[in-house]
Amino acid sequence: MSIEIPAGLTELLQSFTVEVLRKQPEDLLEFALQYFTQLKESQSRGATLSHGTDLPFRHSKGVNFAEEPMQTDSENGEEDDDEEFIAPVINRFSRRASVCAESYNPDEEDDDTETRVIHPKTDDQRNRLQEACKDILLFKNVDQEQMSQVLDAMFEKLVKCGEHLIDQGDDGDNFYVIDRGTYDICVKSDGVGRCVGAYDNHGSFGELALMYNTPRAATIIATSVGAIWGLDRATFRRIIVRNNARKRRMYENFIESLPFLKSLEFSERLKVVDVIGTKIYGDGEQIIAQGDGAESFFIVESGEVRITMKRKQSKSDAEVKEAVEIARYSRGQYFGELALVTNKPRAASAYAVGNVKCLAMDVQAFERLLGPCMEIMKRNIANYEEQLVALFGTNMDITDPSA
Ligand code: 1OR
Ligand code: 1OR
Repeated sequence: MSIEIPAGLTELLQSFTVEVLRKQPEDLLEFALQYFTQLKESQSRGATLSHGTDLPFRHSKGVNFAEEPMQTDSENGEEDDDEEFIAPVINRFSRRASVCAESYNPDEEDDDTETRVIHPKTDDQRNRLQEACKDILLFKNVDQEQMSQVLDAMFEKLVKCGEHLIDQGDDGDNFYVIDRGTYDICVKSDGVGRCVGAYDNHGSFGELALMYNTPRAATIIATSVGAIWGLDRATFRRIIVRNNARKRRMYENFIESLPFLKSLEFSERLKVVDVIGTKIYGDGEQIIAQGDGAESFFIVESGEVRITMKRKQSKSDAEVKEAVEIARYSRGQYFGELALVTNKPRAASAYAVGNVKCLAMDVQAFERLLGPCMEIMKRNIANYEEQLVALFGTNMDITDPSA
């Protein structure tokens, strides 16, 4: 006999579980009561996203897997009396991303159309552009000659506060890399718009419509003055999309073999390959620093990664913290998920042991693509809690780096 799981049950419980992990409430039942009451109320209040007008939703200060906090986050001092909380209506755990799984074959594209685009730049512009692009994961596997073509083709665009840089549903013209400024990511689904994340002075957006020939999957709105670097569609497809085809050939089997991604469909695993970038570290190099803000998720491709955590040695010795090795990871294992799931600072540090190659994914791609893998990751997070008690003898908050 098979029992049918009602649509939405898994997502609802996952969202609730993440909120519990984030907030660590003392009275679980009371918390559940408040959470679901407020969720229900907020859903009935859901507002509609309108292009070019004032946004009816709350601007989030970061992105996380959890639904927006049901109470204002007083521990971070983030209360904002003017902003009404609207509970999420978009299901961020949905198996389907808003982009369809349209296949693409860049090799079929017409090679004769390879006209090189060059936007002349001042030294200052070139330096700023190089700085902005140095951590862009989509550029990581591009060779030097092609990267210099990309840099030549990029153009600067100054941005006004409130400007829509991309509107959901439009055709894709450019890919953008952020030079400076803050930007909200807004997604409309079933007529209801929500702010689902934000960029803070770095990162990139606008790759999906160009990679998969789909309409824009989100609206991007500047929340400050700023500047971005654009890369035209033709150059993006000629260099980045073609490079992605090579990346798929390189990483398809590896990604296929990872147990924690097994909940993803084949096409979704390919999309993971499309957005990852290879990062290389020398012996002893720091990959993650405990207490830092989190931007990426990592999978070890080769070498070994050491995870260490600093804890107070004793209550009377509050200032002295000792770094203790708590884990080691090798090929096929992942780390750096905890801060992305809990939306808190990094709980531990990570260092390369010998030469290390990692595949990195940015927080937006992590949220967009890895929802279906959350069950497995959350089970591991629960294990961290157990290990924490075993190692330090007390149930401390693993996400509090000052503990
Ligand atoms: P694009 O060309 O579709 C909008 O234009 C861009 O917003 C998109 O490329 C991405 O670069 C960026 N879902 C879809 N697009 C997103 C998302 C996103 N985040 C950033 N973009 N999600 C938010 C994850 C924090 C999933 C929402 C359900
Ligand atoms: P992050 O984003 O917080 C540090 O950045 C990463 O170290 C973290 O995600 C995990 O991926 C990884 N407690 C917390 N984080 C851990 C732990 C851990 N182990 C690995 N990480 N514990 C050790 C369990 C064996 C419990 C604390 C003793």
